[in-house]
Amino acid sequence: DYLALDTGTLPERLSGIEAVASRVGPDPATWSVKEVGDGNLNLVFIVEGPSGTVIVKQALPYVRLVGDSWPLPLTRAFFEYHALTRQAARDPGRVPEVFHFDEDQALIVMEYLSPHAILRGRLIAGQKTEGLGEALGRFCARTAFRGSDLSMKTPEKKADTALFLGNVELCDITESLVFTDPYFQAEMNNHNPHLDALVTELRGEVALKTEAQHMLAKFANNAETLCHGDLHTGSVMCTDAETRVIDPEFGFYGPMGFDIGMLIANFLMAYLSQPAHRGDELDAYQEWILSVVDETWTSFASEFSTLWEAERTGILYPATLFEDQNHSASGALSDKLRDIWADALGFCGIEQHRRTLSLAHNADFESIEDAETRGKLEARNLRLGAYLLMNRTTIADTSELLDIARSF
Ligand code: SR1
Ligand code: MG
Repeated sequence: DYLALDTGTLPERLSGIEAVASRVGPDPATWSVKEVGDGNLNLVFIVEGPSGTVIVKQALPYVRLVGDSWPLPLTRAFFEYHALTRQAARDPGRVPEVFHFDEDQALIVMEYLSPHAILRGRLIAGQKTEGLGEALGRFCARTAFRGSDLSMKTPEKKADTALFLGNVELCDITESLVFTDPYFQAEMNNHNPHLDALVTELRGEVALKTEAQHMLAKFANNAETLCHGDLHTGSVMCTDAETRVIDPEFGFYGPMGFDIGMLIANFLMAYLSQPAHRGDELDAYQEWILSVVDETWTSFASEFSTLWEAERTGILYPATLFEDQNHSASGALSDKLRDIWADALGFCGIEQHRRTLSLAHNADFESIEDAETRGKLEARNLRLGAYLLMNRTTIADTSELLDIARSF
């Protein structure tokens, strides 16, 4: 029965659905519908009526960025729906409220966020959001902790891990486009010709490719927690004072450092691309972006530590083994945070590479028209990514990370 919607067919499809009618208005003839999707995969509609506005997101049976030569299952809407409901429970208020889900139509009706805008565009435009890093760090900590064996009961965790194992094709995209393609001449790759020499150099580094494979092994083999799976700055919407997280269709059980590493990479790319976007306020705005990186990790570590003390009800590091016998679990906590930090830096370096070398680039760099200027900034990004991937276990903290970023 699946039918890809357009602005003409959408009102009929959603007509009579109480969850939509109560928010937009009962008469579909009074709705105005706009298709606004600019992502790589889906259709996104804004539906506005006399009573209010909702977002309708529908999966296409193929990758929108490439076309129908690359089929992609509609089930990603199912995984996005289930990820959204879990994230809403684990960090209330941070993701859009879901009003209606139609599995056959691969369609989710959800809260319209307004006047929010995509964070990537806001960073390119030099806009700030108060509390950005704090909110994102807390989101990553809450979802990482509460979706893991530190918190969940065994039957629930095993069942949920099994459910999300079905998100095969989306994991496959990440395993190829993010972790593998940047490091060889893959068919769908593209890069700025000004980077040719550097790309040859990086692809010739066996040690670098080995570390990238170690990170891929962690991604594929560590079902620690339910990750968002695609937490870049295009998956965050903000106002000057509020931060929301969207778009978890890549949701999968993976390592705790994955989401926060991808996020840090996207902040570093925003930072590195700024010289092409800013005039006078360059230094101040770049420092603000770096302060967000610091805030994100600090907030993550602080919230994770709070949850460790207050909510450790799963099978890992149970109180009966530690506190009951006057043994502290604080050493285990710092070991865990150290491992997450090192993993995050490894994932960060790889995300920096894939956005410059693989299929899906980002507007931070792509919107820089002059290829030579862009190439210089992209080269810094590639070199910084390689440094972080190679040295992830010896970079002590955010202060050291930010100094390294400034030095590239
Ligand atoms: C073919 S999909 C390319 C990229 O778009 C998504 O947003 C993910 O980041 C994916 O890697
Ligand atoms: Mg997306």
